[in-house]
Amino acid sequence: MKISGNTISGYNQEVFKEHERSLAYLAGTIPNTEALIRRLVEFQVAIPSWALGTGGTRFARFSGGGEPRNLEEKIEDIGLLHALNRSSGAISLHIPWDIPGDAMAIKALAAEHGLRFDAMNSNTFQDQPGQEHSYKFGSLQHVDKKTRRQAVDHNIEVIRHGVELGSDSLTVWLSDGSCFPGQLNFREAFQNTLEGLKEIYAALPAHWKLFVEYKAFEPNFYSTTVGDWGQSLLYANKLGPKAYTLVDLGHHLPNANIEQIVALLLMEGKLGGFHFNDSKYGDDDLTVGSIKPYQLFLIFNELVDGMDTRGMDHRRDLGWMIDASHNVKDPLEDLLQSVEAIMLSYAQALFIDRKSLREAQQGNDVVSAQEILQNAFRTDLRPLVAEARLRMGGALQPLAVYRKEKVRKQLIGERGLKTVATGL
Ligand SMILES: [Mn+2]
Repeated sequence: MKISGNTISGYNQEVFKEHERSLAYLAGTIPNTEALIRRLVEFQVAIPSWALGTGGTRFARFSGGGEPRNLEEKIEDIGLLHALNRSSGAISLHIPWDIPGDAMAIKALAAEHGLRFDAMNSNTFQDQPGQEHSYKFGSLQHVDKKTRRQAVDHNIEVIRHGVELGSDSLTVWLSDGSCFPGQLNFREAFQNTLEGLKEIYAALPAHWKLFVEYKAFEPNFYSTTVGDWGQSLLYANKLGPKAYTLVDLGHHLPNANIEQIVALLLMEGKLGGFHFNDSKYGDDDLTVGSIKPYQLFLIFNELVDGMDTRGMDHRRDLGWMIDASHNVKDPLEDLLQSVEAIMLSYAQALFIDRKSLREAQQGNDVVSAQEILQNAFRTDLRPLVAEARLRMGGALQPLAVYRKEKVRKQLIGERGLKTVATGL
C-alpha cells in the first residue's frame, strides 16, 4: 500500500494552526531556527530490512500480522515510513535473508519510493540450508581453514550483491568467540579473523567502506573476538583507510561511556557507522530514545562536535542506521518513534551553544557546562523536526496519520495475518 501526498497534506491541514503557533513561539525564543530546520531536512536514517517484522526472543515470537513476505514488501514498508517522515530514505539489506532476485527491478522499486541502498550486512552467525561447513565454533576465527574460506567467500558475495544495488559499504558483525575458558586461543582467533578481514577488504570496490562492528557478549558468553571498540579499532587500523569501526549502542557492557568512545573514534578518523537502538540491560534492541534519551543526546553532542571539527558532512560521512528488534510493538510504529528520537537528539545537539560550552570547559566551570547541555536537552525542539518533515512533504504527525489510515489493518488485509518476514 501507499499513502499519497494528498492524504498526508489533508491530515497536515487539521493540525497546521497548532503547529504554526508552536513553531512561531520557538522561532521567537531561540536563534537560528531556519539553519536548524535546513540541517534536519537533509538528514536521513537507514532502516534495516530485518526490523520490519516482529522479532522474537529465544523463548517465543508473537507475530503481529501483515509482515512483509519478501524483499519487495520490505521496500514497500520503508517507502511508507519515508512517505510519512521523509527521513527514512535508505534501506540496509541482510544477505542471505534479502538476496535480490532481479537487482535492476529491486533498484527501480526502491527508487520509486525514494530509497537508496545503505550498508550491506553479511551473515556468518547462523548456518544456511545446504551449507558445507558449520559456524557453530565461529566463522572467520575458525580453526578449520575451509570454514574460514567459506565465510570470506560469503562476504565477497555480499559485496557483489551490494555493487549491483548501488550500495557502498559492508558491515561485518561476527558472533565469533567462545563460551568457556580454554575453548579458544585468543591470539590465533584474532589472527585468523584478521586474515579473513584482509581478504574481504581486498575485494572492496575503490569507493567502498568496510565497517567492523563489535559486541561485548552474546551469542558467546566468555569471549568475543571483536568484543569492544578497541578490538574493532585494532582491526580497522591494520586493514587500512577503507576500514572503520561501527558503533551499535546496544553492544556495550552496562554503563559504558559511549559518547566518549564516539569522540575518540571520530578524533582518529575511524568512526564509520552507527546502529541506533536503546537498552536497559544488554543488547535489548528497544526503541531508540525509549530508555536513555539523555545518553542519546550526549552521543549526538559528540557526533556533531567531532564531525564539525573534522569538517565532515553530517549526511554522508557516517552510515546512520537503526538496528532494533520489535517484540511487542508494531514494527512500523516503533520505527517511526525511533527516527523521531534520532531527529530530535540531532536537533538538540545542533542547538548546543558550543562557544559558551568551550568557555565553560576552559574555565573549569562545571556548573555552566552542565547548564548549557541541559538547556539544549530540555528545550522542546519537536516543532522544528515537524517543520522539516512538512517542508519535505511528510506528515506533521506521522504516527497519528499511520493510525488514522489504519495501515497495519490494511497490510494484514493485503498480506494476511500469519506472515513471517524472511530472516525472522
Ligand atoms: Mn548492529
